[in-house]
Amino acid sequence: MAANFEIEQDFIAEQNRAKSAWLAEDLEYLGKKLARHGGDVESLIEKARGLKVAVPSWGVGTGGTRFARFPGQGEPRGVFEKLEDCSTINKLVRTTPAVSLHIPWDKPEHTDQLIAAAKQHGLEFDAMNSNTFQDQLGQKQSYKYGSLSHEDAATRKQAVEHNIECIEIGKKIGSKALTVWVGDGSNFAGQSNFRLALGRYLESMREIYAAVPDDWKLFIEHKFFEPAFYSSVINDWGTSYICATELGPKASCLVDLGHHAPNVNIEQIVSRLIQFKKLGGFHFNDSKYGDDDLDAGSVKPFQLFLIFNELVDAELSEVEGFDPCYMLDQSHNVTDPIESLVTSSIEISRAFVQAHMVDRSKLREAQKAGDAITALGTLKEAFTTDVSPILAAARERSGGAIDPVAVYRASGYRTQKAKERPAQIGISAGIV
Ligand SMILES: [Mn+2]
Repeated sequence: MAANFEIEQDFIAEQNRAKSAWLAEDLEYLGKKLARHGGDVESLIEKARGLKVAVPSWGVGTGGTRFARFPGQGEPRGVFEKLEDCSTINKLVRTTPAVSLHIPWDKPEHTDQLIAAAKQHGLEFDAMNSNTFQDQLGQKQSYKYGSLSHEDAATRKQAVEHNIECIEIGKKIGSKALTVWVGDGSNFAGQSNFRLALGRYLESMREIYAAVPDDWKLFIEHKFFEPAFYSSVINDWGTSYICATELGPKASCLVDLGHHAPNVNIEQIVSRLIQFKKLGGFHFNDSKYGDDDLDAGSVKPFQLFLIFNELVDAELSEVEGFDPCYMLDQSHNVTDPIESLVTSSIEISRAFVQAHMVDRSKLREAQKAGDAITALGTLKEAFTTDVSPILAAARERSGGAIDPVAVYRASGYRTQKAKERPAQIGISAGIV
């Protein structure tokens, strides 16, 4: 069998050559502009090269809504083809070297094959994700009325065992974290006893926690509604923080940008979690109404910047134990998932670099003086600077593409994959 189509490094280099003169010109101008205020374009390029964000295996398939799913051409049909697509994203942007797997969707028959495929593609495995929000074929107990917090002990046991299985698979493939998100909750007032349900959840999580290796992290992902529409067991960052604290040092909170009530100040939540050493990581995406799972930075880029402003502030202040994991978690309904993930990873880098451009001593002086206009102006100065040349240079120096979406389209990758991967009935892509 002929080898599967890949975007060759030579092709990327050839495409880059056509744009390198313009990039140099833009970079020179930006460098001069930043130097006026003591900024250094070279150190920002190096910062950008150092930032890594993981890609979710389920993100490379076309997503859907509860109404319909409109599959794209040449979608990955299993975990190995997902790795191919993740590798393509990383080749183009060079900031996404890790893939987050979801069990059982990506459950390997042989972990050795999975390890070999990842190695071949130059990928690593990020956090493992368990799934107790849907029933699998042949599953004994149903999760219709919950999983880790279920009234029935046998159902809770099954959910605990599934999470431990995820840890066991993760250990074999080099993962270092488990993310637990449960859909547990209620749809009617009175349906659930809040206190007892959370107690059962904690009891189950303690068993999972005991199986988490000492050099691993256990992430608790909260979400305020959906699939439960009246109450969710792990509904907000407060509940997440309390549970992470109850469990112990290996447990921390995961912030999915779409899992908050509308208009909540997410950057302040991030700051609180940093301050109390429980910020585990992120699921980046964007949202207009709820858990929309839109592309990162596509609706509220200033919010993304403000979140990174907190993260960079913590980094520069050398906050003890600050080491959050970054991941994208999106659903792509109308775009080519590879293009969306490429674009989103760039938006993460953009917010990160812009946050590094904030004049922090000026900001601090403005805060002390009660000068709100200068404080906001200091943030806006960084946020309104177009750092695209820095991001493009960072990609090029790491072997990626100056213009990743253009290179991807010119390569004909999707058309090739459509030939290699004839459509299959019944593929689904989920989202958490
Ligand atoms: Mn998520």
